[in-house]
This record gives sequence, C-alpha cells and structure tokens, in this order.
Amino acid sequence: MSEQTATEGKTYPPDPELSKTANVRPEMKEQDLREFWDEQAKARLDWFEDYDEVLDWQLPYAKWFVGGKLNACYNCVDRHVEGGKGDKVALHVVPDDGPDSSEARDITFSDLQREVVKMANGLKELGVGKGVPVGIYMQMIPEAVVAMLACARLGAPHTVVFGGFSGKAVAERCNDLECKVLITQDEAMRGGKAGAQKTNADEGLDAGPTTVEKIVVVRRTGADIPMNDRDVYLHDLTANVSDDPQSCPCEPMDSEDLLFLLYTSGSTGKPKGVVHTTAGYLLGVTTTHNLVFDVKDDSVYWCAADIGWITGHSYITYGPLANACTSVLFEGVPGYPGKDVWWKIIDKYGVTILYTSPTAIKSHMKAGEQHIEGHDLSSIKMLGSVGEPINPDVWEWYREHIGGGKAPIMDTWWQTETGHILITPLPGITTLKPGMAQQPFPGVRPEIRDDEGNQLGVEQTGNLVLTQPWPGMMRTLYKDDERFKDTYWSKYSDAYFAGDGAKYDADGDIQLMGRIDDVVNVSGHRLSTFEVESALVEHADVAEAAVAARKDDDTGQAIVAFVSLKGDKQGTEELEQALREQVAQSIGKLARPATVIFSSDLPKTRSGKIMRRLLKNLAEGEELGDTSTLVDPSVVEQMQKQMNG
Ligand code: 6R9
Repeated sequence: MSEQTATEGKTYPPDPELSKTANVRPEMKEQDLREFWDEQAKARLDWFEDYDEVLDWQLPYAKWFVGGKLNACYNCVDRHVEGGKGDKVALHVVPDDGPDSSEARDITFSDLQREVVKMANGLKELGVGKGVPVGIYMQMIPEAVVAMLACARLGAPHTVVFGGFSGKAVAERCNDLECKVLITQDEAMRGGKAGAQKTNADEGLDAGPTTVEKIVVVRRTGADIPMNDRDVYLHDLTANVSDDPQSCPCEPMDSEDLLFLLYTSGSTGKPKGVVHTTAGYLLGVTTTHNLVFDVKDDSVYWCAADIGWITGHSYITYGPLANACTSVLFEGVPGYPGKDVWWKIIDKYGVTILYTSPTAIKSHMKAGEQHIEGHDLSSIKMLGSVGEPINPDVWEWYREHIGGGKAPIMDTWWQTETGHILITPLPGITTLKPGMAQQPFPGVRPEIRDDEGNQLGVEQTGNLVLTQPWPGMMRTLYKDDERFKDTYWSKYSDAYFAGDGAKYDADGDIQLMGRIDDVVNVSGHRLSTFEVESALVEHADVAEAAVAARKDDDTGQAIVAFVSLKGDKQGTEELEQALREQVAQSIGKLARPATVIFSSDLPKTRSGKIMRRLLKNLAEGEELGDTSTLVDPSVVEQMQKQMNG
C-alpha cells in the first residue's frame, strides 16, 4: 500500500469525450429545485395519473408529486416489456460458485415480468394486497428482487431484513411493521457453504407472539428443512397461478403511498423504521443511477452490495430496473470459488459499471493484483464507491487496477434516510479528487455548520446538513414522528442533520469525515453501539457493557466491547467467545466485537454516566486526557493494560 500522502493533492480532470456524451448536463446544477425534478419526473417515470404539484414542503414533512398515481413495478418491469425491451437481459444471475457454474443464467425483462406476476398471484392467495405489509429475509438470489417487485406490484409495503441478521432481528422488524407474510429461502449459499435461513426465521418468530401468519419459502438448496403449518414453498404456491400480466395488473399507487420500510441503526433505542414512499423515492433512485453512472442502453452494471441494505434497494432493484439497465446479481462472496471471481464476472459479462464499497476494494487489494491477471477488465468505464469514506490510496488502487488507470470513480455519499445519492462527483463535469465525495447532486444544498449553527469555512470540520428537500428523502420514522423530528430536524430548525462530519476544501469540494454519533460502520454496515451493548448484557455473566469503535484496515471500523462482569466472574477466553456468539445470535455475525475488554467496572463519572469519550480514546489507542471526573480512575488503567495486550 502506498503512503496516503503520495496521492494527496492529485486531481483528475474529466475526459473531454465523456463531457460531450455524458447524460448529466452542467446546466442541471443551476436549475430550480422544482423545475429540475419536474423535468426528470416527466422524462423518466410513467404515470397512471399526472401529479398536480411537484413539492409540498412543510418542514420537516415533504410530499412530492402530490396527486400523482403510478406503480414502481410497472416502471421497473412492465413498461420495458410493453416498450419492446422484453428480450433485453435484466439480470445476469451469478450463483455462489461463480460465473462458470451451470446454475448461472440470464433473466430477461419478459422473464422477470412472468416471475413477478407469478409470485404476486401467489401472494394474493395468501391475502397480500394493497397496504398489507410483507417481510423479506433472503440472500442474493433473483427471487429476492422478484419478491420486492411483486410486493410493489400489489401495493404491499415490504421490509427487507438483511439475510445475515438473526431470526430475532427478523421477528422484531416484521412485528413492528405488522407483516402478515414473510418470504424467505430454505438455505443460503455463501462461500461454498449452505447456511440456515428459514430455520433462523422460525427461531425468531417462535420466540414470542408474532404478526406473521404465513412463511413463503423459496427453494435454493433443496435441503430437507422443517416445514410447519404456516409454511408454503413458493413453487407449490405458484404451481397453478397465471404468469399473464393481465391476471395481476399493477396497483395504481398514490405518489406518497408507502413503498417500503427499511430498518437502520440509530444511536439509541431500537432500530429506526425509515419510511420511503413511492414516487419521490423511485424518481430519485432512477435519476441518480442514470446520471451519476452515466447509464447507456448497452451498459452492463454491477452493484455488489446486498439487497438487505439501502444500496441494494436503490441501486440493485429500483434504480437500475427502472432505467431498463442490464445488471449482474452475484449471490456469493469476493473470495469464492477463487480470489478472482469478481474479475471473472467482469470479464464474462463485459461489466461497464462497477459500484461497491471501500471494504470490498480493500479486501481485493489485500488479496493482490495477481488475481486480476488474465482477466480482461477493459470493459469497465465507470466505478462507484459507497458506504464509508474511501482512503486516497484505496481510491488510486481501484482506479489503476480495476479502472484500467482511466475509469472515473464516483464516490457517492448518501444514507438509508436520504434514499439516494446526494453528494457525488458527476461524470464529465467534476475534476476528481481521491477520497472525496465532492459535490452536491443537482437540487441538493449542503452546508457545514458548527454546533451553534454557524456556517464553517475552508478546512473546518463540522456537521453536514441539507437545507433543501429532495424526492427520495425519508418521510418519517415509522410510527415515530417525534423521534424523526428529534433525530434529524431538531439540531437546526431549518435543515436536515445527517449525523456525519464533513469539511470543505479551498475549491468548495466536500470531504466526509465519518459519523459523529454513536453509530459504528463495520464494512459499510451501520450498527448502533446501543444494539451491540444490549446483546452483550443479555449474557448472564455480564453486568454492564459499552461499545466503541476503532479504525480497522479491512473493515473501516471494528467493534471494541468493554464489559464488566457480575460478582467474581472472570473474563476468560471462553467467555469472550460466548459473548461474540451472543452478539451473532442476537444481531448477526458482522456485529461481533473484534476485541473484548473485561474489567471490574466501566469508567463512570460521578453522576453515573459512562464516559464514552474515554472508551473511544481507549479503543483507538489514543491519549486518554482528563480522567479526573471518574469515580475510579484505576478502571481505565486496567482496561488500557488489556488493550495493549
Ligand atoms: C448508502 C449507505 C450511511 C452512512 C453515512 C456515512 C457513511 C456512506 C459514504 C459515507 C463517506 C461516502 N457513508 N457513503 N461516508 N463517504 N461515500 O451507506 O447508507 O447504510 O444508511 O449508511 O454511511 O457515515 O451517514 P447507510
């Protein structure tokens, strides 16, 4: 890895050829907010009924395309078939064992339509229809995309629970949204191994009362799994249903009808149910996908995120499909069946646009460039990065080795709450700077402020806020307007508070500096310290737990857990393993602490508050600063000794 300083100050002006042909035009940045989105809405979406008003903005509540009617599935599937693109490939499906697998297959838009109609007809038989919520707990198989679209077709809001989360997480989320039906798969295939999926869901749902009445099971491995009265295999459910789109027309939905909820971690309390509605969200993801990645009719696009995160929702399912774009859908992991599987995929399908996370890029850097040799990556025209800040040296590696030393990198900043990309370079317009998301998308107005609300100048780190609404913005937190206002709209009376630190450079480009709250970002996955702490204290031996993050070369951040034990319990290696397992069971494997530090107590102030700043310093191996307000400063010394091994 080269020194970070080696790339500092380097810039990459846009390729003049790209400036001529790019979908995005410089004038768009000057356009009035309503005018810009009105034009996009007319050009990019098909409406069953026109809207009367582009935006009704009563801070913090936005309504976009008021009075309009449309259907997200119609826009992602049916209109392309009707418009003569039925034979175009929608998804190159790459199974876990890679592109050479006999199970690799292509799904055209017509195929997709038939699959969606069948699943929707099946779901109808279970009572799913407009306004009946459905949970989806699946891995990266095409049926996951089909399930989202089938729900959208029926007007049934979905909530996708990341396939790597625990059954408990599934139950909590499904019960909160009052899902009647859960769609899952028998087993998951990842890295050559079959893992439990449906039985995880059972465990979670059986642990208490649940609103879920039916589980639809997609057969992936064909394993002999227990099926109960409430369970039905998808292939049985749809054995006799029609795949004719006329048999299941797309439900006309109001612009502001709920499209989906996605739960995400906050700094306190239970996960937040982020509300995304139909028209604004769909338009936001479609427009940004098209303009940021410069999607053309012959583009082959691969977003290597997971469907369970917002990136999968916006840039695997809704955005690319609404743009009638051909995508790769890969079930597996970067290192299997070989360390070159990604490069094989790009070579085989001629991928032109790759969108992934810094964590994934770092894992490829670690594996080494030798795995790229022998694979033709010359099809790549555009690269994207999302999920966390990207280090300049990682950026350079990405451009050099994957982008052939010329593909521009779009470092896209956005959030579950924002629905779509808000800060990003624009192809053919922006002079790229490694490690910076740089510029607001048209219509987006960022500011960087101090805690008192003053706008900050060059190189001063402050809070990133947004002062104008955008179509895909979260409408509220499900059943919790108070928390919505509190979390995002109370720090400043006139702007959205993103929770990220940021600064401007002398050219007015924005650099993101990471979260300023108690949210930890492991491999681009958001976790709250609170959730992990809650999982740890579930263990019988644990008295108290506090969680902080440290920097990690591979995963961005890694979790350090500080744990005090009950009575005379000792912090053994077995207990450490048990705690990690506890967290895996309760949340999912990715939330497991990388380090567990045991101590007799946690560092507390005299008023009884855990001094989180100290834990952060400890986790990062930094100077501790003033510890005089602690009840018992020796606690920190104990911890520090353990941290130093
Ligand atoms: C899309 C997504 C959101 C948080 C966000 C920020 C971090 C995302 C970033 C980035 C720096 C980028 N983040 N993209 N930080 N540069 N290009 O990741 O949504 O899971 O909700 O996470 O991720 O901290 O606030 P989500």
